[in-house]
Amino acid sequence: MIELFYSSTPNGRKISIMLEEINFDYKITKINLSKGEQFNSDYRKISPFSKIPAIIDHKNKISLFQSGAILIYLAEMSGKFYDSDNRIVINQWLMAQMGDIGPMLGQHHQFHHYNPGKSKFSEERYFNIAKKIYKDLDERLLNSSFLAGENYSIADIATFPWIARHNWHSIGLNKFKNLSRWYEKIAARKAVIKGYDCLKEGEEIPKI
Ligand SMILES: N[C@@H](CCC(=O)N[C@@H](CS)C(=O)NCC(=O)O)C(=O)O
Repeated sequence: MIELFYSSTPNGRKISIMLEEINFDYKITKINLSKGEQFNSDYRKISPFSKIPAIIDHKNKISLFQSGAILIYLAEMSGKFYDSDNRIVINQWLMAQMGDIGPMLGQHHQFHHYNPGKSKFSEERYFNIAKKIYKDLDERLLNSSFLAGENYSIADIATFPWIARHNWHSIGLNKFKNLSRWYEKIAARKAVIKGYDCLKEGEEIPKI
């Protein structure tokens, strides 16, 4: 049994989608970020940076924070979405998500969606970076079905929930044909639909 410490954000959804994809038994413990529950001292014992997601694997008595590390752990446990002969490429695209796509789109959310008008410089900077991320992903997906090649992998699972915030980005996902094709293909997966709304609150994956 995996316990997932969760909030309905892109980083949280990476793990609920993965758990649905590999069909593991899991339970969700909600962390209310706006109430500051991530800073509770008990939670900080498993997530020292006070962030979601984190997991406890009760059977193996392991706890983990950082969504990329959790995805690798679950992929290794299940033997899914992390082909052993393609790990170098999968790692590369997973790190691109962890180091660039997530943090930069996260800043775009802060300045464009949550706090418009606070800093013209930051709004422009992260808008431009977000547009470049769409363009770069679109280019990658011109000759590749999925980010790390022909197979769906944890790199796609990590990236999808960030692109699923496309309505916040004001970039126009439909202008990016390859990225749109990739998005629609993943959005149609049963496990993705279930994992996206793992709290069963009726949250639908945004359409293009
Ligand atoms: N690099 C981390 C980022 C996690 C992260 O930023 N989580 C956000 C929600 S999406 C969070 O917990 N924010 C609460 C806070 O910063 O106080 C990961 O991928 O797990």
